[in-house]
Amino acid sequence: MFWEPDKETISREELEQLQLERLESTLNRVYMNVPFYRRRFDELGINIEDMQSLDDIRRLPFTTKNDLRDHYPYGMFAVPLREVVRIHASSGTTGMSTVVGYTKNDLKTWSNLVARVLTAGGITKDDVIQIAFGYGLFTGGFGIHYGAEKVGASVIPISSGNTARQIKIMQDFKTTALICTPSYALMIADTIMEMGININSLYLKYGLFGAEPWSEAMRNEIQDKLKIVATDNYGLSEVMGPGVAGECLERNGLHINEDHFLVEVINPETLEPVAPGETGELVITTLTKEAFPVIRFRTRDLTRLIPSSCACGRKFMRMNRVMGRTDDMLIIKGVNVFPSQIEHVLFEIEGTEPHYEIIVDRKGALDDVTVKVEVSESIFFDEMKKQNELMETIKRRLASELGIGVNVKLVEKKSIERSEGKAKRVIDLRKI
Ligand code: DLL
Repeated sequence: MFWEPDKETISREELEQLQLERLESTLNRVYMNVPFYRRRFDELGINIEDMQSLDDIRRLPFTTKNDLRDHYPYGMFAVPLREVVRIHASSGTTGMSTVVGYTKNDLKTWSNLVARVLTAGGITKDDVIQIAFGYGLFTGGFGIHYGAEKVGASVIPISSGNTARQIKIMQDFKTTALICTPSYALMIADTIMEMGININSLYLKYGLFGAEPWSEAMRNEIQDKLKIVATDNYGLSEVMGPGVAGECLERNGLHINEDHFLVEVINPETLEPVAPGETGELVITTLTKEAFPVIRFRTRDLTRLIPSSCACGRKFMRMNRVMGRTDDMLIIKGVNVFPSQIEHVLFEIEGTEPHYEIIVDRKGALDDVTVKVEVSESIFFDEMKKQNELMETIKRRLASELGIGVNVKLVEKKSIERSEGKAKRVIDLRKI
């Protein structure tokens, strides 16, 4: 099922022509209306009239989160506030938040792109969708909401939190699709089990999850527990919110809405493009945004492009699931480690629960890492010998996956805080 079949199956040649035209008009827009970009382009002697091909984009400077923060709140807007009809902001966990705006047209585009992602994930007008993303400055709730209404589904704007109520609504309103973060989906699934509700008595068919990294093992766990088909979708507020990319039912990479976003993958150190299909940092240029266009925005998200074609028939390039952010990467004894790699190992070991926390501390000059993992009740109260065996197994598997040794601590079920939004997996004591 496609939302816009003609657009989603456009040929590469036509797409590139469209991207180039849209890039030119975006560059004109930012040059005319955003002093930051005009100054930058002038300093570098860039004449935007000279853009002959999509590759010429490499001559343009990158835009970083810091550039956006420096222009808090409205300095990067390309239209007067009078034309802005919606304002959102990123959570700003790592400093000042970034404020983003949308014109009426931007909202139309946004809901349309979210409708594509939802349709690719199996949603139709016959679905009853429970949106358990936070509604507010976060783009998740409202972003998905208008796309779901556009598809014509019945939308339950429940927002996140109050898990027992989520489940009651799910039962009473006959919810067929759940939309939230993967960690919240897992918490809902566990609560359903604890309440003794038979999952087959629910009506759930699909789950569309995003806004944080999750592993294939976690997908399997959620699919099994909720008896649904779960797809991954990606976006970020600086670029739009949800709707940038989403998986189809093949569940093998996320189709990027390339007619609206031009993507590059770069080596975050050299800033040069990586070889096709290699992992690097995703860089995005918006092609149609009016209020808040971004040029070569460094997302900090690590992924790789999948150049082969997809069985679903969509022609848009896929990206692999985002493995993590460059700023979440831990460097342990000189080795780069992502929380998602640790998650992958933990999910595969019998006796562990899918809840974990990674605590990073510094001992002398070295980073010291402890993985806290919940274990099932029977093991926790079991004899020491069994506990030790499990701990050794986890240590061994982590060492072989990561290439370095970490400490492991088994903790009782439910002792790690649950998340109703984006899970916080890493506790960094080094900064305190
Ligand atoms: O999380 C937008 C969103 C809402 C996407 C709902 C999907 C669904 P921000 O709060 O600005 O926006 O956070 C963006 O979250 O740069 C990634 O690091 C991470 N992220 C988002 N989606 C995924 C995903 C929204 N599917 C930041 N997999 C991004 C991994 C993701 N990480």
